[in-house]
Amino acid sequence: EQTIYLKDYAPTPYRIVSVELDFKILEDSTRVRTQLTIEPREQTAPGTPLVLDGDELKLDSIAVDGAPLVLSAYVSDANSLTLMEPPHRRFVLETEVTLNPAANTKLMGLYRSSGTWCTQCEPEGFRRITYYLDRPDVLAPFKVRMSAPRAVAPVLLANGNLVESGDAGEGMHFAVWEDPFLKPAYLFALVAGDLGSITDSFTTMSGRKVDLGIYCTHGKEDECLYAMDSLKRSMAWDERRFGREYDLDVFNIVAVSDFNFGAMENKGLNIFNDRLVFAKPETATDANYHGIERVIAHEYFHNWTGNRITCRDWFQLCLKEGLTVFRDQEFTSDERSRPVQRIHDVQNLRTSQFPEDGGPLAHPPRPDQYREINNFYTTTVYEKGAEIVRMLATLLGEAGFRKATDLYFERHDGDATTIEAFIKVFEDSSGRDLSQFSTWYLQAGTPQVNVSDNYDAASQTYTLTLSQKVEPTPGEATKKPLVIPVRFGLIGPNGSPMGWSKVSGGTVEDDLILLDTESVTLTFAGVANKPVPSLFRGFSAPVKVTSNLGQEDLLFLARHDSDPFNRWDALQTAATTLIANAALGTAWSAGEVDALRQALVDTLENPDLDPAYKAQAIDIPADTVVGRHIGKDVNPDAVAAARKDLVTALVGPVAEKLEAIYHGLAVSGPYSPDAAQAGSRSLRNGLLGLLTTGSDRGAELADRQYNDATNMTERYAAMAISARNWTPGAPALLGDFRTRFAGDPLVFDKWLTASAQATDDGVIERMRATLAAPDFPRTNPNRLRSLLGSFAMTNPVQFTRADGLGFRFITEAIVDIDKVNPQVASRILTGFRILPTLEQSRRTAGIEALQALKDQHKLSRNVGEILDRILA
Ligand code: B3K
Ligand code: ZN
Repeated sequence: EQTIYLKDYAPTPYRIVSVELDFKILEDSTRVRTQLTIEPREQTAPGTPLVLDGDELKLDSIAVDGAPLVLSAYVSDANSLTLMEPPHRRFVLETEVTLNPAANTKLMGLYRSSGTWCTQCEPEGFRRITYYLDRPDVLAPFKVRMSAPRAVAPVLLANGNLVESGDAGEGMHFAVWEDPFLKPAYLFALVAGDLGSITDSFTTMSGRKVDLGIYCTHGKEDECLYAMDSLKRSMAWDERRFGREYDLDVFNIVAVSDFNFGAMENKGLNIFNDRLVFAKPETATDANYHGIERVIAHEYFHNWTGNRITCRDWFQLCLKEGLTVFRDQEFTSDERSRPVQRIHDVQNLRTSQFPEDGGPLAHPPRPDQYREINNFYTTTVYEKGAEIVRMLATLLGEAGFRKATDLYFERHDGDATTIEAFIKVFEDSSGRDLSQFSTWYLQAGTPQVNVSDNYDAASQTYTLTLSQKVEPTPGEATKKPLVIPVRFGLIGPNGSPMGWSKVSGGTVEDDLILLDTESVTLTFAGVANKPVPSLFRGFSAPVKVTSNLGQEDLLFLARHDSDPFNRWDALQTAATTLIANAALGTAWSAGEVDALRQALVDTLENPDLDPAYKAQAIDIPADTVVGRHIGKDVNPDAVAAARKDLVTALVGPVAEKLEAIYHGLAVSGPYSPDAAQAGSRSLRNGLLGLLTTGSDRGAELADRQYNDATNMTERYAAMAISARNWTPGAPALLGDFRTRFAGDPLVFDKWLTASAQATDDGVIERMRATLAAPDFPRTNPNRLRSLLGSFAMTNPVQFTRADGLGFRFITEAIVDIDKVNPQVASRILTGFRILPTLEQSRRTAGIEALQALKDQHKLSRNVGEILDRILA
């Protein structure tokens, strides 16, 4: 298998001046005629071959400037079409290929989803539509003509503006779309189908009216309204926060049911996985609404960060993804609650990115090699990428950051550029040297920051030592120190902030310590009492922290820190430590549990905190988070038991009180997905979870909540909590849910997820039966991920069983899925990255399952690469 290296990057010898595509879509095949106007670059020597990418294409004809090419003039193989000696001037290359979209189960290129023709081209799907220089640094204007049978495809959409449409005879009609903006092929899109739609409009800051449309299966129009509302809010926000105005006269979104990812930012024609568009209270949860808002915003924001300014090559993926995730996080923070959103994002980082960064699949946010680029659309590129941008924002301050992004848009509009160029913009606009900072992009692994402190009462000095270390990651034995911004404060014995007269020994700017060497010791003079340090406020850097703070200090912070993130984090750390220690054999003391309980109850009863925040505060860390904290030789059964024991000990004496709070939180009146209502529901569901895991009152409450539910948020939580704890009522609730919502595929996903999280010993057998049912939609990514992805990622007790049953269930499923859709297969396989953290017997069982997969089957490049990296 061939590895692609960043160091080998070179521009193409030929430029594509313009692209004209003509799609003739018929029921059983699609013919694509492509006219590429091409010219050599100045430095290209005459006779240099032109190598175009192609994947699973069948070439019907080829001509240059209208003259068919003789056989000796070109070579085509499985992955390319080479013109041996193209003209050394501008010329038009015309090719014709025939596609079979219905047979395209990889869902890359042109495919059919429930009858609709649609495309997915990022990163390398366009080469499955026509021969092309399929790489992001080749930018061209596209004109697309499409024709299709009017009866099956009354709607014909592509990028840009509609310039012509009409009848094409014999039941066919046509449309011509033109995109005036230069774009790379990965942003190409086309949709043809029988779709319903909702329309609206948005007037931009310069007064231009933009027509907005969301297209969907007939009958689902009402379920697109929240997405439309989110889109309009996103457009307004990007003008306010980043000065970015939309640039075309139309913006369309299409919802499809078969989609490998969440959504795609094609210029002027976003295509979405329908789970991120459709919402109504009876079938979508508050979390679904939240996700829709976020992803609609994310794809819209790509219009500037991704489309107007794109990536030079796929190693630079983080350039558009990290920045765009940062932008969508900021959007949600402004639209909802900033602290709640920050906690949410950090929780996500800790449960998915930290495990990636600390395991066999670790890679830098800007990798320098890959076998299969689809394997690099990772949480490291996206979420760690966003954290890096956030650190830049922290270092530069709000005004400085806006100045930098303004310069970025001004300097690079229309470019396919790099991380280096991005950093340079921040350097030029701020005058700061960011060369050491850029190591964040180039080095893998989560830094571990160790903190120790000391107070000397006699001299009233406080010393704080911070040191950083990154464990080796695959291919990187030694690590460089990073620039780590530490937002901090000192808290006095009465809980109020403490000042100092002078600080020495390192760089401190206002409330920011810059840790940019292996270790720094700061001495604060004039400190009247022994303080408790509050470090990494707002999670100012994506690091793990170990410190000499004990349970008492943590609970002090949980009460007194003025930083809401750190108050939450202190409770999390306190709980994680107790569970981890117990799982390793060191029991907690009664006093420790009493103190933690009191802190939780005080948080719950604090009238100044909103319910959404309280819900996060009482959320006892998941098994996977505790397992990560332990780090090696983990026994998930012991972790699960310790967690249950802790929750039981915490809940016991206050079960009645918790239940009363639970009842008091019932939301009356019509459902609204807004942050306030959603917050109350999430707190209520959090309490239900505690009561179910930690007392005998929960199971029945859950049954009742399920039956009385007036919306999916309540009903789903009741079922999922019952399944996870495998309560006596769980089988009945799962059974009811399945029949109650039979026929709704997105609700079926919820059932699959809840089923996969059951911790009883029957779970694998039940999943096998589900998967083997003749009507299970085995080509749909959402269904497969809901069942298998949820199991491998969130059910460590059963997935990592020492008898290997869980591992084999997944590897056997992967063999079949890989033949249909390698991207989905390799994504599910990444669940095995947990192996190095497990105790010996489980690790061995996991490795055996992987080895059997490798030895006994011919696998895709996608799966092969992940497999080799985990086994390495
Ligand atoms: N840019 C797309 C991702 C496409 C992934 C292809 N494997 C969605 C997004 O990040 O917005
Ligand atoms: Zn994105």
